[in-house]
Amino acid sequence: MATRTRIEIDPINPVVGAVASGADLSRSFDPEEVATIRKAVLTHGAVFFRDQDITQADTVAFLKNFGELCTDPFAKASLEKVPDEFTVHDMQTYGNGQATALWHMDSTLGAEPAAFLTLRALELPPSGGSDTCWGSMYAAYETLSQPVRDMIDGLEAEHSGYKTLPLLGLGYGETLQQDMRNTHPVVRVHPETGRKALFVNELWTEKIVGVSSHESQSILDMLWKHSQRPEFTMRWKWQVNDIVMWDNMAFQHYAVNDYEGSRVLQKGYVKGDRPVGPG
Ligand SMILES: O=C(O)CCC(=O)C(=O)O
Ligand SMILES: [Fe+2]
Repeated sequence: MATRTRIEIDPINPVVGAVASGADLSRSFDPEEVATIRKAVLTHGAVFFRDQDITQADTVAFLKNFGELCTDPFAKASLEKVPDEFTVHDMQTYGNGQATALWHMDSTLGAEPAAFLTLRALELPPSGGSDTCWGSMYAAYETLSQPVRDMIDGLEAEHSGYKTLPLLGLGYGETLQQDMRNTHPVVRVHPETGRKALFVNELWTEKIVGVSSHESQSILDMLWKHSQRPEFTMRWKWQVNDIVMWDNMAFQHYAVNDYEGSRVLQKGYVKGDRPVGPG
């Protein structure tokens, strides 16, 4: 019997990112391999696999190892069972540049934002550039002072598409699957690791609940500025057929909008839970 190559995980820096080698995403994984990948994603936040010349169906099968599939809440997909072509779909990214060049977690305007996401590079721009960055919201939370952590542990924030959907060229009413204004804890207790992560982002978070608009904006500006420090982040230079899987519950990302021309990424989604705070 042929022995399989062991999956090796090499961290990119101490708080975010790892490169996985020895994994071929076109074949099925045994439970031990799935556990290795899941643990790596939970630990390092974003795990990159190179040279994955795979089909959309391969990505769908890979994602199903990690949970039920879903799609973006503002995609024109059915609220019922989401077909595979919506859950893993090709995405021209050039037109999204204004929205995704802000640090964010995906779909936090929804009640149950995606738990895990994948992106695979299908086509990269001839101009070069177009890197994507990831940042640890565990590291961001854990480096705040104790008095600030104590204050934000009890806060909630409203997330909506009011500023984002226009940046994506989408109207509010016609594209959303359901009413998309949701309140989430400012600090999320990760459902699997139990660690606390900062859970506000510059793309979707509208305001802190129960404080004045001036206080809300000041608190959010402070948290965003802090969470975006380079020490909590990494930057990935794409090659065609790189695929990343990341933990959207405790890591944010940012698409560097420095390119021109066509760039196509294939995106996939694993459904998440309703975020829970420390209280
Ligand atoms: O274009 C990228 O690199 C990432 C885009 C993004 O943020 C997203 O699709 O959610
Ligand atoms: Fe995103």
